[in-house]
Amino acid sequence: MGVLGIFKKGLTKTRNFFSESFTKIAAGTGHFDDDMLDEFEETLVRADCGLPASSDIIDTVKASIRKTGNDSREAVMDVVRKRMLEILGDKTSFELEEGKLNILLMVGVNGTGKTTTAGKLAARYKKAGKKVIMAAADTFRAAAVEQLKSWGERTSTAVIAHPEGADPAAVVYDAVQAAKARKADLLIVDTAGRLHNKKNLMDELAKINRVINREAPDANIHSLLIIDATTGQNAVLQAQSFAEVAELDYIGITKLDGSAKGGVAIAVAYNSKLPIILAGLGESVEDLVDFDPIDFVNSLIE
Ligand SMILES: Nc1nc2c(ncn2[C@@H]2O[C@H](COP(=O)(O)OP(=O)(O)O)[C@@H](O)[C@H]2O)c(=O)[nH]1
Ligand SMILES: [Mg+2]
Repeated sequence: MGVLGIFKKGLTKTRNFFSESFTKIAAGTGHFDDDMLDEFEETLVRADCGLPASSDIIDTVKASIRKTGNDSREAVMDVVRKRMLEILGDKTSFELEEGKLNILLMVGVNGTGKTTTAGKLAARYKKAGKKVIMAAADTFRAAAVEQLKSWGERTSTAVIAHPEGADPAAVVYDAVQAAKARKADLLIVDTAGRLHNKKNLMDELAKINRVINREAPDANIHSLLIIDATTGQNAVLQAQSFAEVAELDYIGITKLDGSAKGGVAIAVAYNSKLPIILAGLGESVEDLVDFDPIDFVNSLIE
């Protein structure tokens, strides 16, 4: 199965929700009136596209109908598809810079899939022949360190870890030294996501960043916020909160497979203006694909 196939399979629940709802609207006449557009907006909200993005999409449809007089299903769907693509932006990906240490900082609330995505990414870059190291900077729970180590074993990736309760910045310090000594291409830093204590989290991430900037000033450094699609609008709030405590470059959305809330990608892109670069579509190592806005929209609206 190609990437598009995997993507479509992962988004089955969301697509079914969309198409069941969409086909009911304007099915009889093939044209949209104001009531149907309201219903359409409600469907977008129920698929977790968020109220601001959903209103924006429907306002765009209304403006287009006013301008062209075309309220056919086909024309409306076309406008919806185009507006969604504008909201999601161009396809973006995290590219390794050759001959440099690349560092990817995984951030996000506990349980969203940071460690799993770190493991999947390690596998991806190992497969591409890159030297990868992972840092277990979620020292808050012993299980978190063990989980990353187990991904390290599964993907034959070195994991730098300290005992539970250690200073995460000290782990990162050791990991950067190891990455430099071994001339690694990529260092993936797994962090803890205690968002309920914003001050602590901010301090912790700031300290990690200071260590990275001091010890690897020439590195290509990016941060990746992981959000869990099944949490719907909560994911939007998480993105907002993390943007307040850390500089974010990219977003990865996990668990798109298990949820009918795939529309959350639209909501998060609309609110955060950050590019979504990865989609998690399952728990196994191969269940990670690059997020392609065109594939995504085509998977939702057939
Ligand atoms: N179905 C599904 N489960 C996932 C995905 N990504 C992570 N998980 C599961 O979500 C749970 C939490 O993931 P974990 O990586 O430990 O989250 P962390 O606390 O952010 O590090 C684990 O049971 C993972 O197997 C995904 O894309 N799809
Ligand atoms: Mg974790």
